[in-house]
Amino acid sequence: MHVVELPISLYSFKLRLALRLKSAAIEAQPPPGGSYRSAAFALVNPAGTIPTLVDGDFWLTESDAIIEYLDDAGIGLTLRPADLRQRARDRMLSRWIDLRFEPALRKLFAQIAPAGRGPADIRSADALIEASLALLEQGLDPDGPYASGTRPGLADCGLAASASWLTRLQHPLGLTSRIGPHAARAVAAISEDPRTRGEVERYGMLIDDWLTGRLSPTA
Ligand SMILES: N[C@@H](CCC(=O)N[C@@H](CS)C(=O)NCC(=O)O)C(=O)O
Repeated sequence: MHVVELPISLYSFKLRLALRLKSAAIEAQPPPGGSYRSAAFALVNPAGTIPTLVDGDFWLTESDAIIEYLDDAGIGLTLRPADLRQRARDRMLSRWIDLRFEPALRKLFAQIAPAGRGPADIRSADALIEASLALLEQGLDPDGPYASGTRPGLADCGLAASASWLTRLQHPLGLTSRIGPHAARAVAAISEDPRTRGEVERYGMLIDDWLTGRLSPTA
C-alpha cells in the first residue's frame, strides 16, 4: 500500500496529518512522471487528483474517503469520533472546508504573482473565504479544543491545511478574512500536538519557500 502525493500539495498535507494522528506509516510516492497531470498518473487515477491511495489493484481518491477507508480497514488508530453526533459533525465540517473554504482559498493561487493580480478577484475570493469561515465558526464544537470535540478528526486536518495557506497569503494579498476563535483553537491544537507539530512546521517552511520568488515583483 502507498499514497501518491506531493509535499507541497494542500490535500497531501491534510492526509499526512491524518496519518500522523493515526500513527499509520504508509509509504509516500510522487505521481508517476512527477506530476498529477501526467498520462501515467491518469492510468492510476482518472480523477487526476492527489492524494491517491493505492492498495494493490484498488485505488482511491478524496482525502476523507482515504482516511475513512484506512479507519474501516483497521489501519492505525481511528480518527473519527466515537460519538454519533460528533462523527457526523466532523464529516459536515470537513465537507464545508472541502467545498467552501478551500475552493475560495484556491482562487487566490492565481493571484500570487504580482504581475497577474486582479484586485477585484482577490476581494471576491476574500469575501467567500470570510463567509466560509463565519459558517465554520457556527458548526465547530464550541467546547473544543478540536473541531468535533476532545480528539482530532477529519475536519481538523483539512482546517489546519487550508489555514496554513491562508495565514501566509493574508499579508501579501491584503486579505481581511481571518479564521475565527474556534477554528484558531482547533488549528493551535493540531499545531501543538506532538504527533503533528513537526509536520505542521515542515509544511509551513515548504509554503514559505514556495511563495518566495512567486511573490517577488518580477514574478
Ligand atoms: N477533495 C479532494 C481534493 C484533492 C485536490 O484537489 N488535490 C489537488 C492538489 S492539493 C489536486 O490534485 N489538483 C489537481 C487537479 O485538480 O487537477 C481531496 O480531498 O483529496
